[in-house]
Amino acid sequence: MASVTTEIPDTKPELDALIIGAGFSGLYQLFCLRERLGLSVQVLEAGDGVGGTWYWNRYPGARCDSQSHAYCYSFSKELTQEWEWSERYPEQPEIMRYLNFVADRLDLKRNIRFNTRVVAANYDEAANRWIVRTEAGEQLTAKFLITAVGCLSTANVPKIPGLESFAGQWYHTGQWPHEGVDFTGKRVGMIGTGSTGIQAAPVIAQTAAHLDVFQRTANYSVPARNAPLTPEFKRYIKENATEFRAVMHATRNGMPFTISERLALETPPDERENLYEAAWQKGGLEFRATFEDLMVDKAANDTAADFIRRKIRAIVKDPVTAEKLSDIDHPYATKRPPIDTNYFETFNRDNVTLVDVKAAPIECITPGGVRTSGGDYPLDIIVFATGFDAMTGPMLRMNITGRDGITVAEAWEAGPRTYLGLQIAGFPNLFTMTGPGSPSVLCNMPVPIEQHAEWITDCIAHMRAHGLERVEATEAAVTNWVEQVNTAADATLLPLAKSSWYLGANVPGKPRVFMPYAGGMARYREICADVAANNYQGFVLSA
Ligand code: NA7
Repeated sequence: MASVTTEIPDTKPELDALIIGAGFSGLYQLFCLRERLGLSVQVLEAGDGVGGTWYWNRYPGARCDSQSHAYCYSFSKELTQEWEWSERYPEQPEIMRYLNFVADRLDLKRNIRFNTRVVAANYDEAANRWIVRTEAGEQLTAKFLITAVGCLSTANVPKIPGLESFAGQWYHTGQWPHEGVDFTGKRVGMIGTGSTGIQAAPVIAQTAAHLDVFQRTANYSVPARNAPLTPEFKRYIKENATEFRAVMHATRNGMPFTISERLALETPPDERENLYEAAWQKGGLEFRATFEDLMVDKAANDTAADFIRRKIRAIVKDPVTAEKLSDIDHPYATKRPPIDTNYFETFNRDNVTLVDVKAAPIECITPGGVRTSGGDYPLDIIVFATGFDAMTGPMLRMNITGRDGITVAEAWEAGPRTYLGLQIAGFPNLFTMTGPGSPSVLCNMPVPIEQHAEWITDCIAHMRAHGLERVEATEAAVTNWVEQVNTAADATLLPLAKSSWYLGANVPGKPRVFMPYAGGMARYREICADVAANNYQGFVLSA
C-alpha cells in the first residue's frame, strides 16, 4: 500500500471542499456548496473550459440522446425560463453554450481552475484533510473531496498492434481535436458501432471519399427524429417545466416520459406491431418504454428486437450488409440503446462499406491502413469510436489514497465497491458523483446529478449542524449495497449483454461487475432519503 504523502508544504489556503471536474455535476455541486452552505470551494478542471464529457466529445454528429428539455438542470426556475433549446436533441456545441450560460449566470467560473489536472489525492488522517496534487506540481487541501469526473471520460483506445506505424492520422472520438477534422477526399476507417459510431458514421460519410465501418458487434438503433423545436413546443416546455420535473423524478430512468404499463406478451400481435410502429415513427429512447416488460422478460424483449431487425433489413438495400447489421447477439437495450439519424441508410451510399470484424478480426494496423484476417483496408484516417473505460476509469487514474494508505485501485480490485455510489469505505469525506453503484448512466444524467449534489450538500450541512468532521461509509454498508446493485441488475435482462461496458467487458482485464444501480432512479432517491432520515445509516459520522 502507498504511504500518505504529506511532505510537500501547503501553498494554498485551506478550503472546505475541492471538486474535481467542471461538467454538469461539478458545476451544480459548486453552486450548492457555495450558495447554500457558504463553503469555500474550488473546482479543478483539466480542460480549459466547462463542459466535462461534452468538452472532450466533439466528434462529428455528437449529440445527446436525451431530449433537450430534459437534458438540463431543473433546480432553478430562472435557468429553465431563460434558456432556450433549438432542437429536439441538443448538439454538442449547444450543450457547451448551455453549460457556459449556467456557469456565467451563476457566477461559477471564479471558483474553477481550468487547465488543472489532478494526478493524486491523499487522505491525511491526522489532519482530516484531503491533499490533492495537480500535474503542475501544486498542492491543495480541503476537508471534503468530491469527484465529479464523469463516467465516460477515460478513452478506450484498443491496443491493436502497429498503430504507432500508421502513416495517416488517427483520433479517438472522446479526445477529438477542437479545430475539427476535415474528411474531404479521405479514405476513413471507423472502428466501433456503439452510440458514438452510430452518430458519427452518417456525418463522416457525407464528406469522406470512402468510409469503412468496422463492426465487431451489430447494434440496435432507433431513429432519433431530431428536428428544430417549434415555438409552440418551446412555450409548452416552459409552461410545464414543473410537471416535466415531477415526471423525471418519478420514472426509472429520469426521462420526461412514462413507461407504458402494457405488457408486450399480453398485447395481440397486430396491436403490438402498431404500437412499435408508432414508437418507431416518434423516435428516440422512448421506444424502450413501449411496453413495461421489455427489460425484464426475454420473450417480450424478443418482440422489440424482431421489430428492429425487420426495420434494418427493410432500410438496407444490400441483403448481405443488412444481414450483418441485423445479426445482433444481445437482447434490445441490454447494451446502451443508440438512437440515430440515418445510420442504417448510410450503408446505402456508394462510398460506405460495412466490414465485419467479428467474422474476419482486425489483425493489426499497417502504415497504410487496417489489416483484417480477410484483407487490407487502405486508409488515410482512422476514427476510434471504441468507447471508454467507463465509470471506474476516471476514478482509478487519479491515484486516490484513503485511510491507512489504501488506494481506490486496491479497494476495487475485484470490481467497484461503493455505498449508494456516493462513498467508498476507507475514504472518509470523499464523495463520488454518478460513479459505480449510482443509477448514473442508466438515467438521463442531470437527474441523478442533481440528486447526488443535493444529498451530499445536505449531508455536509447535517455534519456542520452537529459539529461532525468526518463521514465514512462502513464496509458492511458497502457490501450490502454491492449486493443490492447485483440483485437489481439480475432482476432485469441487462446482464445478458456479455460485451457491455456496463459490465466492464469492453476493457481487457477489467473485472466483470455490473456497475450502475438498475433499481431505478425513483427507488434510489427514496433509499438515499431514508438513509439520511435514519441518521445516515451505514455511514460513521464522527467529531
Ligand atoms: P461503446 O458503446 O463502448 O461502443 C464501442 C464500440 O467499439 C463497440 O461497437 C465495440 O464493439 C467497438 N470496439 C471496441 N474495441 C474494439 C476493437 N478492439 N475492435 C473492434 N471494435 C471494437 O462506446 P460509445 O462511445 O459508442 O458509447 C459510449 C456511451 O456514450 C454510450 O453508451 C452513451 O451512453 C454515450 P463491441 O460491442 O465491444 O464488440
